Amino acid sequence: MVTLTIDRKVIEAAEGMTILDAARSADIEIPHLCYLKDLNEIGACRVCMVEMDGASKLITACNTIVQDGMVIHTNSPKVRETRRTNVELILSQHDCECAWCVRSGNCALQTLANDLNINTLPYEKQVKYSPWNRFFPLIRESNKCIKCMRCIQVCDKIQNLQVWDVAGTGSRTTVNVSLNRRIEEADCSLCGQCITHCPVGALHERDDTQKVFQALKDPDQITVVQMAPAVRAAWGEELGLSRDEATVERMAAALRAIGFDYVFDTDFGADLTIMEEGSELLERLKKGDAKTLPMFTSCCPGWIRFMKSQFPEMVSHLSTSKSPHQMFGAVAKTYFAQMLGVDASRIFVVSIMPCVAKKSECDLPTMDDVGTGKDVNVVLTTRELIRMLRADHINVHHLKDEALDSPLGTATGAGVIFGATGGVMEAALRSAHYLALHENAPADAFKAVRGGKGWKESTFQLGDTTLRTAVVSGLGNARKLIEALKNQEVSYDFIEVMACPGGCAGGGGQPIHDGQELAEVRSDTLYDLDQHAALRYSHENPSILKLYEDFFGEPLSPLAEKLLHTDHEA
Ligand code: HC0
Ligand code: SF4
Repeated sequence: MVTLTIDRKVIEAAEGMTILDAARSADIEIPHLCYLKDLNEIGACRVCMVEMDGASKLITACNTIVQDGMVIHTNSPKVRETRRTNVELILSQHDCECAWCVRSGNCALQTLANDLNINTLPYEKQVKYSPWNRFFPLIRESNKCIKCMRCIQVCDKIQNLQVWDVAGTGSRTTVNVSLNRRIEEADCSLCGQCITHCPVGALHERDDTQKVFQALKDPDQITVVQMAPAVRAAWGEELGLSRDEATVERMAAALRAIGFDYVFDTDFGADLTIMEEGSELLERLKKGDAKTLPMFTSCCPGWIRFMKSQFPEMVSHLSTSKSPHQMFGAVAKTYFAQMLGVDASRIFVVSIMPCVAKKSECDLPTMDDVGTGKDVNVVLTTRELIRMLRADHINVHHLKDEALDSPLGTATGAGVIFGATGGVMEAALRSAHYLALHENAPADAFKAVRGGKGWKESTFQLGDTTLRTAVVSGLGNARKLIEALKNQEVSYDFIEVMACPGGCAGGGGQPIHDGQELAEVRSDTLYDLDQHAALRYSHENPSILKLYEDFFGEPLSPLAEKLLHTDHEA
């Protein structure tokens, strides 16, 4: 331990700690902007400057290690003046158009400028605009970038994709797509992690809310909305609802208040995915073809984009099962349209997802198996849902819980846990056990696959078959796993990959809490819902059983292959 003084407080701090963390441990908050623990500790913004007795110049608190006897002042006149100047200089390169910025009210720079009581700028504005494809699902506003480098770091260190880099020199230094590429050429997975790690509004998803408002007012359209597993664990965060208040049933009431005709659940699609993917796994294991084993899950479009661009030779290992929300779209426009007795073209499917990549997934030409143009019409992120609720002035605090619609709103706990890393694997194992042995294992028998560790291995026995599984989240971990597989350092039968650290709970479309990672807390909510669910096995979902009885026949039937599977190489 070392002893130091910060703002006249004597503090004991662990060796190796930064001044910023030591101060925080004593409830002294040092303002900062670019800093992200373990990810971006480069002191680029110079906002966390502090004064140290005996030093000739100010030092950065985020990356200076504590030493015995240090005396630090976090609010001396010199610190205050320098911090203010540094923030003013940052503001002079930022467009400051808060009124129509998606991050207004949730922007670290706006908060800092307000806290420092900055109301005029003594510097000439030097805002740089560069063109961007506004149809791409990920949008960069160069005029808002403050060059904090967080996007570069998260993409390099966590996702290992190097989409972003520093460009230009001197006063023209900026951040842009690396290697002078356009974003469409950069092999971006669209995981959206750069968005959730951006402290300002320089990165955001394409806003598709107007397309949905348009459909809602069209009397010829029957609007069907589905919500992803992980959305239910996060939608209340920006609306002032506690975790207990932000129920899925209250979200159903909110979606009806917006005007949707039918409120359904992607968890239904997740249960359906398990039936198809579990059956597919058993078939592949029976065949034992090295071209398709180990089998990788295919529900995360960020991961699919990564696999296609980084390891195209491995694409045959992906499960052909579509992601749950795309299965849902195809079922809504066939089975459900038939139930209503309407033409598929009248069904408008909206998916509320914690995900940016799903905006591109629903646009793939292969995701039009019903022939209406798109099986899922629009994907909105959790953040866009919140924007729609705000635009309609819906006070969610006054809403009462409402049941979801039937039959595509009926789901099991196995479907709910899809939203956490390891959840798809656990749900699949619950049903693979039943499909292989015609009896259930206890629902928690496979919980060893849970947990936020980036790469987790487990082995299970399904009768005579030993199943070696791995679960990874974060694309850097996925790359390491594939390289280890290729070098024959590891060997598995079934692998779940989610692009976002912690899975969809930590998805790139979720509400943003600057500097905080909430994937684990949200996952706990999902596991809790599963624990208390009346049904916990996908193969026991009565609506899924009826769907097979009345429509598909059985998993992997020709109709199921047509509507529920895809060719990733097409
Ligand atoms: Fe996910 Fe999904 S669990 S990818 O993470 O499989 O987005 O939540 O909706 O489709 O169900 C995201 C979350 C989903 C899908 C499901 C899967
Ligand atoms: Fe989207 Fe989930 Fe994949 Fe992230 S982990 S890219 S949120 S599907």
